[in-house]
Amino acid sequence: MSRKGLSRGLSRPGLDIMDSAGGSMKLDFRKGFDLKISIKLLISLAVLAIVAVAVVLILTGRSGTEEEQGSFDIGVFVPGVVAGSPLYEQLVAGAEEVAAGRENVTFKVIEGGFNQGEWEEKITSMAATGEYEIILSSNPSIPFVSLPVAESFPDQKFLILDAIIDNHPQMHTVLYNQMEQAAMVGYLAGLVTKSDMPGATPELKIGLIAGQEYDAMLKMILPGFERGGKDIDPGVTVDFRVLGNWYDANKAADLANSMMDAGVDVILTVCGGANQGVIAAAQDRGRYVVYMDSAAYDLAPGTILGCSELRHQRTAVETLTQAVDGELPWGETRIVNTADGYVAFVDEDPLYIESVPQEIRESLEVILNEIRTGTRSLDVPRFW
Ligand code: RBF
Repeated sequence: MSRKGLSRGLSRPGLDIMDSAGGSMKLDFRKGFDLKISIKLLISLAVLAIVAVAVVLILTGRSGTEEEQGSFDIGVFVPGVVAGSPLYEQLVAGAEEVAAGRENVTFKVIEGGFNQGEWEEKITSMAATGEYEIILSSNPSIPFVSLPVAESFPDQKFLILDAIIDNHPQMHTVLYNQMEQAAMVGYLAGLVTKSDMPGATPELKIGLIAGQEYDAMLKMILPGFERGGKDIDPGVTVDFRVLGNWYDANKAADLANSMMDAGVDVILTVCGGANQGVIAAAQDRGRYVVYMDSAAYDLAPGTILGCSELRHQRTAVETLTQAVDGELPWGETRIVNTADGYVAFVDEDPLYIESVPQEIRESLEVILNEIRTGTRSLDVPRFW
């Protein structure tokens, strides 16, 4: 109705019209108008109310799953396979522990396999789902493999342990002092190779078998192991061999045998699933193994003499918890060590006490205490 009509209707509301029988009837405009207005108003209000309720429901429904309840989904990318690699086993256990303790946290493990050329694509697929608040992974190559993925997916966050990269706003990395970790078993290897233990050869040769060559191996693990051996006796030498993969136990056994033929009596094995080949070869010949990453004495009692572990599960739990709580500083990196409690020589295990003569344990204890209190300095060199 026009304004004119409206004002007219105000002075004399209603209009006489003819009905179909020729009679006249009066239509009260104002009543009709009022009725229409109130129906319209009611309908509008009802629609508004429905829309408002729907909006509230959608919003609370969403924040219920994403923010208030804080649904937090962790994608664990394992660069290799979990079984047989102590750090990956601990990584997954860490994610599991956090998810078990928090109703809103889920985790999914994706094994990247041994073809390293496929890792970037697999991490890209994970980021592309948009499903994960963070991608959790572990090994020194992963920050660099993830760089192009981070660029393509600027909202994706990466928590990478056993790794280091400078100030990337989407990443948080934690590196272990593996100079200390490797030195602790290096000191033991030095003491054993000098000893008259039944498996010790006259040569002062110790050995290290690595899955592959990488910076952390060449700048921390090998130098740390060597430092330990040479601190015991400068005549100690390290026979360093590279397997070329993280799974071939037969080839690892061949390498170990070749080293033992050359007089090596203690071998540090760092080759993931292939470690078992080294352990079996040493066991066959009554020689010795020292081990990193987890306490594995029970794999071969009497053969595995010492283990220096990384508290990788603890690191995973702590950093994941911070991430879930929104308190993990992105763009930061941390180096943790023995004094901090993240690297440890496992000397309380009864199998260590049984396998290693008291004299050697006592000599080692003195050195371990210096490392534990930070008085023997084995600093991480800058290699990244
Ligand atoms: N360690 C393992 O135990 N299993 C593996 O499959 C494995 N893959 C690795 C792949 C790359 C590219 C790099 C750089 C390291 C890998 N490591 C692996 C070694 C691991 O990060 C760590 O250095 C050692 O476990 C010693 O702490």
